[in-house]
Amino acid sequence: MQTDMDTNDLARDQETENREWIDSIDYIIENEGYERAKEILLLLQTRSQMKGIDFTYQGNTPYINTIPVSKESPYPGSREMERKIKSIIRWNAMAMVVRANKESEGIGGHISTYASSATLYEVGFNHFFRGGDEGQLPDMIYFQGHASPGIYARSFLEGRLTEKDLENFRRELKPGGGLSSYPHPRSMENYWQFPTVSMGLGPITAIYQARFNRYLEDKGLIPKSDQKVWAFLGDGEMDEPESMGALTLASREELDNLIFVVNCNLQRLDGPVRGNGSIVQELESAFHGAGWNVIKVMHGQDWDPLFEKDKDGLLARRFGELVDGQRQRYIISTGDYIRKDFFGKYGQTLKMVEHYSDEQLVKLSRGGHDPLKVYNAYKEAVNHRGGPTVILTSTVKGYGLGEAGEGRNITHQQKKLNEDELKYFRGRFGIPISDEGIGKAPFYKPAEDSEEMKYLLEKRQKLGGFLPKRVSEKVRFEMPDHNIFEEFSKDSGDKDVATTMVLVQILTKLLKDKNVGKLIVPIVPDESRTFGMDSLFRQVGIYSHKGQLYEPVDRDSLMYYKEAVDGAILEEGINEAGSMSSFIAAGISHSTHGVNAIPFFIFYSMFGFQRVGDLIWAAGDVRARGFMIGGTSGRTTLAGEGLQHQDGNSHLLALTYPSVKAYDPTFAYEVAIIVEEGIKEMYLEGKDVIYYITVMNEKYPMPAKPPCTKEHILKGMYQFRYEENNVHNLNMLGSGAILNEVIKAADILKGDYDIHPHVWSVTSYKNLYDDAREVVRYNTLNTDKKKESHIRFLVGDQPGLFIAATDYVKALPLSVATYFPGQFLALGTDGFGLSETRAALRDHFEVDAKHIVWTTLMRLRDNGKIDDSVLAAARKKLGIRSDKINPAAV
Ligand SMILES: Cc1ncc(C[n+]2csc(CCOP(=O)(O)OP(=O)(O)O)c2C)c(N)n1
Ligand SMILES: [Mg+2]
Repeated sequence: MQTDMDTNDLARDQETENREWIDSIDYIIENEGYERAKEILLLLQTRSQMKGIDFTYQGNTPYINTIPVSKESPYPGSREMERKIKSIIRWNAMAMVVRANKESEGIGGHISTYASSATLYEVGFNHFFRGGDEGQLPDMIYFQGHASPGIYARSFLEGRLTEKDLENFRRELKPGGGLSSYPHPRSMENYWQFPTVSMGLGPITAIYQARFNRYLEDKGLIPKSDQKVWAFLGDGEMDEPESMGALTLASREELDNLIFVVNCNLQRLDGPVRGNGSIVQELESAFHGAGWNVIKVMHGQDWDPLFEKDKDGLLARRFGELVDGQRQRYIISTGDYIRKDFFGKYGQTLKMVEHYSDEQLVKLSRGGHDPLKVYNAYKEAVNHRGGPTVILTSTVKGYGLGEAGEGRNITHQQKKLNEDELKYFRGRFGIPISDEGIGKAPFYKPAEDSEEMKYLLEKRQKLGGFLPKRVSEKVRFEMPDHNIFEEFSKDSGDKDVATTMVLVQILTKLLKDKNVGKLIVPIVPDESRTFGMDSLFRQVGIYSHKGQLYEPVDRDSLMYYKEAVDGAILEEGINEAGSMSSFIAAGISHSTHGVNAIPFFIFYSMFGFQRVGDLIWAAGDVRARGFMIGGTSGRTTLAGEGLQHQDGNSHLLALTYPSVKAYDPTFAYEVAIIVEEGIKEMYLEGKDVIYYITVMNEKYPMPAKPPCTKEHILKGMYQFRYEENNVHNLNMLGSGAILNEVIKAADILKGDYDIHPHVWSVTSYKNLYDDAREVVRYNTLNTDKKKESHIRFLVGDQPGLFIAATDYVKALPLSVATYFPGQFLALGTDGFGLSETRAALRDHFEVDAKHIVWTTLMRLRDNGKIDDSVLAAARKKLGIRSDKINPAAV
């Protein structure tokens, strides 16, 4: 039986043994350097693994700072001065939110996010973020959305925003303008560069932005530079799949121009991010596994002497044992509790703090609040080569709020501070405001000639000017050769052509055009072959920073898979979110780099608005330009693929996106006119809109352009066929591939029933809707002046019968029904798709020619224009069943 004596002896032996090992490694580090020590450790690891010790990849390092004290550089600025400035910014950021909510209850805003990240930003502003005024390319900074009050507060000190601006936080409609809640380039086009507030979109778009910067460099469109992309992120935000979904792209592409700073305050909105775990350790191993350089900034300088004494590693072990819920608990705990609960677990750790007062224990700081630690992490990150860096910083949410919210679960939503709480905040940060009027949370700005102001401005001047800043200047542009588009005015003879082929032909020619060739950026999520774009692989190459390190299997073929440093295609793999992020990066390059890159993002239309709708919304906010090409579109036009693929939704979804122009063309000349106009509107005229064009894989002969005006095609509707004899004022509207069914139906009506409808091609319900909606609004607000909608311009005021057929849901044409004079009827594809042939699908969804004819006849009968007998005969002839399956039924 083992006695206490034996156990103690064993423990002592082990302790001695531990010491010996530690002393040995210390000796090697001190006398032979870090590299040698690493070599030996790796040798031991290999040896142990060979002997059977399990070295399964853990990806974690101890819960201590990655950068040891011995490797730190001294702080390059005045800590005291920077603390004063930061404190004032903290105060004004808090005051903005408190005041906004005093004036307008419920207007919102966030105090605690910036409170936890103030040091992270201030070290950046004072020592790292380059503004670009001195000819350098400016750094690109993704500010955490909810930290915006702090960024505004700094701009206020810098003299870029006025007191009025701050007062009008979240009141953008106030006279003189206000400040948007979060970073919205759409609202503040000369200020915010990147919209970040939809959690997860900041990280993924930042990664692709960093990659796109490389793409521009490799194509020689911008000079090679040391421009960095910084993304400031919340630890809660990292749970969004988009946040982590593209990490390996960044390491694969060796993006050492990318730095993530994750503010690990351990809390999100409701409470702890990982109460029972450790978000820092979890992120560390995920980022390590993805090949990132990980720098942990866990503890402030005041921990250094304690770790110095931690020869047995027990302090580090104690940190490693904790779960985040308990870490958070210490923020609101007394020194006595911390001593007992944290340090008290081991005799050695308790002994370390025996001469520390309780107050000192409470004050022991987290790394993200220590400028020296943050500075050193940033310094290492900007100098790191060969891959991206993530800095995981430990902070306190609501830092400085005290009882009002420091580390409390409610802190994210805290918007109101009472007088005592304001006084506490003032005292804690030494803000020179008197008791009088403090309850109103006045803003504070030091005198222009004060040392603080001079320091602050000097730092920014040295770093090349203020940030955030968005450039909205027009970039010179020359249109591509008009012949590229003009040739599609001719008919295709007896050749059947799909609109996808037309689009790809245009794209291929644009890529060779002398004016725009270099600017075209085709983006594909592994669908090039689907869309017949594989010939482009060879012609323009697939972009790869590394070129092509292998001989492709199809090297001997004409269309081989060619990767090249100056390749044009961004082949994103099966990744619509990543592709959309690339689209955004390319779509804003007119503003970010003064380069009119023209993205063509080509995807399965079902996996666009439906799948990555929020990124498209962000593309609108960020003022991106470019072409989104929804391929294989149309619920009944994409045969065979079935329920998940067949898109009858995207045009309806597009209706809600303000800056998207959506087109559903049928014919080659329509596609060509729309693309040319898109280039003109977005790049020559510099309008921040996106062109969404659906193209199909159904082949049919392309007619020559009828003598309609180009303007009508662009406005969304034009007369495709006029009939002199149209006694019923019957109008058939068709779009996409279904226009062909409509034309067939019109032919049947004419041939079999002596009914002569006009036929209209509706190229864009969205344009019709936007125009008519605005006209009605205008006419409602204005008493005398009246406008006419495009619809009314075309069809006049005489009541008629309008039958619209689409490959999308009926709600799409119905969105404009009310603007037509007379009766409007919609045929569309509501319901889940099915794996079937085109003909079967069109019958099933009742959008084929026979159903269009039948619907028309039925309505004419109801209107007393034709007899029951005609209808009865038609049912037989057309084969219309009344007991059909309802395609919309579930
Ligand atoms: C997609 C999305 N979902 C939810 C929200 C609402 N929301 C805003 S902030 C927040 C919590 C943020 O926590 P964290 O990322 O940890 O940031 P912290 O404020 O703690 O720095 C939530 C849920 C959002 N903005 N976006
Ligand atoms: Mg958080």
